Amino acid sequence: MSCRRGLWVSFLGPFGLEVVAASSVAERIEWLGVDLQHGDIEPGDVAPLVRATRVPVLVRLASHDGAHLARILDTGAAGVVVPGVESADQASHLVAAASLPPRGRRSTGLCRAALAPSADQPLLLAMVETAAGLDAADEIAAVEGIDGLFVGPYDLSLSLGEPSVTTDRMVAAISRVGDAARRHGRSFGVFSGNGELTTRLPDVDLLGVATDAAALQAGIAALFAEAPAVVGAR
Ligand code: 3PY
Ligand code: MG
Repeated sequence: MSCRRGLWVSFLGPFGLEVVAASSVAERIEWLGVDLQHGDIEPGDVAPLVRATRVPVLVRLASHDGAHLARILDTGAAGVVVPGVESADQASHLVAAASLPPRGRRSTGLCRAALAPSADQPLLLAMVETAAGLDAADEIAAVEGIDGLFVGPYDLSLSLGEPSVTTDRMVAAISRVGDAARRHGRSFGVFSGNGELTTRLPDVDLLGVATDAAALQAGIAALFAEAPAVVGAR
């Protein structure tokens, strides 16, 4: 898979996604990461966001709860990104929650995903973002049904006691996760949000380029930096 660039969404609603889709660089945004762990989006907001966009939506869950995971897959999202996975046991529990029998115990029922069934199975991506997760990256990737590893460098840097996401030790740790994913034929993703980190990353399949909040702040900062302080003063 070539690198696909994504926008991390923490507060935009359906109209906000339409505004994004009308931007001059819309074709560069190849997936959306809708964040239920942090930010202002609630589980009930997910289906309207999935409806409002043409690009695949990966939803970052709030927890490992199986019922929460299954409800989000019911929206027809392209996949889920599960925070803080630290062992093969946790990964197996997630696979069971995400898969219909016989592999798992996900139930079927009337839901948006059932109305428009897709040929593609939803993706299950395990986030590696702690020292324990880093040590277990290989065993997590080995679990059948885990489609990829996705690094959260900000939590990982806290867990490793690193002062920033761009230190040599961080780049080495992220590469280690990528190697584990590749060894087991899984996808590899990283949320970056940092230009310097992006240039130092190994090959990734999914790159979280920026958040909606950072994009809004950057846009406002750029536009207001150019605006004259006093307009039309007499
Ligand atoms: C992290 O960097 O910890 C993240 O969860 C990014 O979304
Ligand atoms: Mg995190």
